[in-house]
Amino acid sequence: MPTTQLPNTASLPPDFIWGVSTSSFQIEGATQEDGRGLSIWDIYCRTGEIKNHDTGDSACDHYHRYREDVGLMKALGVQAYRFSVAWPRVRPLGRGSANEAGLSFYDRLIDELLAAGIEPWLCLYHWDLPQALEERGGWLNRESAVWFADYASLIAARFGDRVKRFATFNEPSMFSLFSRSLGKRDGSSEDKLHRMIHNVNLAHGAAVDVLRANVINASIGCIHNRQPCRPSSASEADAAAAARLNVYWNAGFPDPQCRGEYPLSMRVAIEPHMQPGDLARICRPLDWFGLNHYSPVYVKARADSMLGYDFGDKPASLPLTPIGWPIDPDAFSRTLQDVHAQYGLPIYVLENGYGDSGQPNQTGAVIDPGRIEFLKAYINAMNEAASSGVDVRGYFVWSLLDNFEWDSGYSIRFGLTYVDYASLQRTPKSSFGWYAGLIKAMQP
Ligand code: GCO
Repeated sequence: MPTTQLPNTASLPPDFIWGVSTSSFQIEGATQEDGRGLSIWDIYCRTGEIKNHDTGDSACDHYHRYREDVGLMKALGVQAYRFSVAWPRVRPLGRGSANEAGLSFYDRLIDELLAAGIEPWLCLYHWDLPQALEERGGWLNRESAVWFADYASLIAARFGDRVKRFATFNEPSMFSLFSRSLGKRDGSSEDKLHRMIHNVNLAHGAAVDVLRANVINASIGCIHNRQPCRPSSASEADAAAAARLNVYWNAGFPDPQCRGEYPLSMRVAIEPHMQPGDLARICRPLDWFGLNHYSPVYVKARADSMLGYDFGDKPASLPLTPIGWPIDPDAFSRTLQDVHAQYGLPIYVLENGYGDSGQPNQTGAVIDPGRIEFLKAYINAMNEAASSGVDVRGYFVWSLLDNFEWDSGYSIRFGLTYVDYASLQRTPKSSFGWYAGLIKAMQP
């Protein structure tokens, strides 16, 4: 590969980790197989709300094709793979008895990864809460911290001999905000949002303690989506809405988890849910900060919404990905610098990627120059941040495979590998070969 096509990586540390990421609900399928319980996303998909009425029932069928998928990772040359465990697959009701068939699937996956020389990075929660727990109040129930700690204990006991890298949550601000805050303003839903935020933070701290106590040499973090929230106009109202969202999107979880305090503007609303000692329960020693970043977010005021915001117009000058997300590598570099300055932890970029709907050409090849240019620009920006002193130690592309993109179903593709959802055939895209070439060039 001509070196002109490679990004500048000169400032990245020699032991920098190159990886890929996925999540359980988005790739596994087999939602009703081998004793798996229902998750809230299975129930949500049944409402028909997902684009094209898509569901996670088959997804990429990773549950059966995991060996092939580890083979793809080996072909990429990645040193690490970030995945999540489906809580209802290993504990169908969220509490109580474990499901041996579910646990043994992850045994097989982890053993396949280790045999391929790929380090497993295990995320405990990537949004697929057992429905049985939702029916007991879910994250609105303060007992959720106990449920989550018990789940972490099951995972630590079963996999802690082979897995050392653990994330408690993927993007707590996303699943809290978007399940609660775009609804209409009413006191009860604001109270629910803050109760959920606090309970998820308590669950994070409880799981960190369990993992630390039960896994020798555990390396633990939480994965935060962090994207600057910018006003869509010069109006004071938009500026205030963007500032308010910025607190909830980017600080409401890492601040208490890493610094032992909530942002000032959240404290009054969180107070009713606080019990003595809670901040100490939440702020437990962490080994790294997991960062997911795609683009800045543009915000406008909306008086009737819960936090008084909505998404607004982006600057006409900003280049966009095919799915309309701004391409702004400078924002990524600045985000890395902000995280480094504010939390002082080693940073692993655990999601960054490019969404499109690219299809194979007449020869069956999937040529995706837009994704290559995006990844090159963002890796250059990451290198720039590293040259300014940011302690960034890894970069994991979202995603290994095209997969279930939540409300968008299968209409949006983030994979380095194209998935034909009818045949489930995997086809590495041209970005796959580009990323493999970069990783190869980085080897000492
Ligand atoms: C998220 C999740 C991923 C997404 C990815 C692209 O941020 O929604 O972590 O599951 O698929 O970020 O949107």
